[in-house]
Amino acid sequence: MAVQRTFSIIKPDATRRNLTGAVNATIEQAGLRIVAQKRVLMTRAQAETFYGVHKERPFFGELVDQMTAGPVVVQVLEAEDAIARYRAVMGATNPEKADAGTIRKLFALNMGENTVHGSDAPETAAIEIAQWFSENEIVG
Ligand code: 3AN
Repeated sequence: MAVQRTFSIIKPDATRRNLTGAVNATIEQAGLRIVAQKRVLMTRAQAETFYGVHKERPFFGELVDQMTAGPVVVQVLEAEDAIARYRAVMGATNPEKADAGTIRKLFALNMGENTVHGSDAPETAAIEIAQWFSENEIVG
């Protein structure tokens, strides 16, 4: 498997509880390299664009509220098989169903405030990375 990039967000529930470093430590222990990172306050328009695939879902408004409630840390992670590797260390969307040792089991509060986002496929990773980073901001 070739080296791959994925897009990550450390969500407002985590920045509010000062968990950026703890989440990053878990990411790095899983063998993922943080090759770009910045802390931003998402606008509603940015959050609506980012989660556009979910706009018909009943939780969409709540999701946008939560993603704009405080700062997030947007990141590009690099590793062999980075997308699957990061989703494994993130754990299940519902933290009650997440495996021991995963970020969501360790830190998430509920389905919405679940600490991290990670891309689910190479195509979405490329779109998500391009929404937040230019190529010269990513240094592997
Ligand atoms: P994942 O982030 O695990 O890939 P998705 O893509 O199904 O999960 O959902 C995107 C985000 O929408 C989740 N991270 C979570 O914040 C929120 N979400 C998903 N399902 C629910 C739900 N049933 N209730 C509230 N929020 C949800």
